Amino acid sequence: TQSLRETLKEVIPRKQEQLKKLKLEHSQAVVGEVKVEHILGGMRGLKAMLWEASVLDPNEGIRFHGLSIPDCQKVLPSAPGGKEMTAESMLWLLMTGQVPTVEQSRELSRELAEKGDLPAFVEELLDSLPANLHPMTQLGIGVAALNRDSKFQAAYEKGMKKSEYWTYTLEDCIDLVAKLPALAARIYRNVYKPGTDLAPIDKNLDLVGNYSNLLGFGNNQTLTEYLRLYIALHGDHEGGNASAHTSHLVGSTLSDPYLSYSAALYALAGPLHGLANQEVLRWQLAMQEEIGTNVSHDDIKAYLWRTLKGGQVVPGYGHGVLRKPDPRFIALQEFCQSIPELKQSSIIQLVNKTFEVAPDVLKEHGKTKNPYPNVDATSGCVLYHYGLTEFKYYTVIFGVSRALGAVTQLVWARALGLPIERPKSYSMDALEGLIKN
Ligand code: AMX
Repeated sequence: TQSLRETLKEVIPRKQEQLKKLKLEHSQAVVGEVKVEHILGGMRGLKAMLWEASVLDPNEGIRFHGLSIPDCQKVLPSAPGGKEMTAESMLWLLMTGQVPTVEQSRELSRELAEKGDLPAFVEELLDSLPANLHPMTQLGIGVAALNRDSKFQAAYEKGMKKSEYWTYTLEDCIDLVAKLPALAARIYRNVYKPGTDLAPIDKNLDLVGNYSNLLGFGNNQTLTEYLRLYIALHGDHEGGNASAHTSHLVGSTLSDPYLSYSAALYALAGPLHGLANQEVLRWQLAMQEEIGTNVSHDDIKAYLWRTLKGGQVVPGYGHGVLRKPDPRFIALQEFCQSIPELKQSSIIQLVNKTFEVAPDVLKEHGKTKNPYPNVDATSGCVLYHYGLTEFKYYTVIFGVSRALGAVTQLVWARALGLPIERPKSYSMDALEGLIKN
């Protein structure tokens, strides 16, 4: 059976050829135009990046190498005894464009488990951080510190060939993904369960199985399966979103994967991006407290209007690209509906009811281009239901997941020899000058 490295060695030359051909034959082809609205509007919709693993359609949602979320749920291998796709199956698909066999996916699980322990100095560093430092800040610190052992950086210092960049990048990326559960779980333990023991990494478990175990939820199979689905689904969302783009930008300077992904985590930590899942739960719980559990659609409508009239955004709704309900939201909702206990949960019912009302309210409000829920509208509620109630921690789970797509592109960017990013900027005066001419 072919390993991930062997598969990539086969796939990469084909992609390198494709890039060569694109450059040679189509360098001057026009695929869009740059308007002032792009420059003033956060570059929304501007076609300006190469990103191999996934493409986001405004109506259909994300496709990973052409596979939709339901496709992935059908074909990607699950963990022993489970049904949901594993993080390593998704990582394999993102990296290679191929669906791994069960054996390939299990082998990758084993390699990740074998590499999962943290260096002692990183453990000590994390243990020295104050418990009131946001868990996302801690995660970024931990990931950056792992770069002491960067194989890419060490080889770069020795003077490796450009053609070898991707191989060392890949080794760092695998090491990084492998260590994320121990890193993220140690932060959880330090902040919320000080003094308790952390389970050792089980070499026979998949990445998320170990993560769940380390968090202290290993006995809860439903939550573990939910985490598998959640982490696979959040793995990649094409390249322009703030965290993926940050990792790509920093990586383009040949900073190693640890520094690149650490930077990405701080983009994910913003309330308009990854922090939204923490905000959603805070907002839904405040709604529950204010109007009770047995709420009517009219109650929710009034609450939504209070949020909007207070000048706030409705967290979990809207998107920079999507124009329909997020298929990741749908997949997580379907998971909830398939488990009787979750179906009965008051917080999950409230999320559902909000979904029945919010799009019309947001349409009437008339500002957002997308009045539908994104994945964060529901992602925290299952965690909350099963006792993972510390919602400041939720973005960390997103951070464990988003690494899958970010590291994939780092490998591809080095394999394809992509240059340092350096778009052109203008002052308003200079822009006015451009418009006049
Ligand atoms: N509630 C209220 N107003 C909203 C809104 C929402 N959920 N979503 C967008 N708007 C407003 C914007 O603030 C903007 O107002 P302005 O003209 O006064 O500045 C206007 O609608 C137009 O925005 P847009 O083009 O529809 O969205 P965008 O591409 O600028 O921003 C996003 C996208 C996600 C930041 C925005 O929809 C938002 O703030 N949503 C709530 C936060 C959230 O759920 N973030 C998670 C996104 C997914 C993720 O990264 N995890």
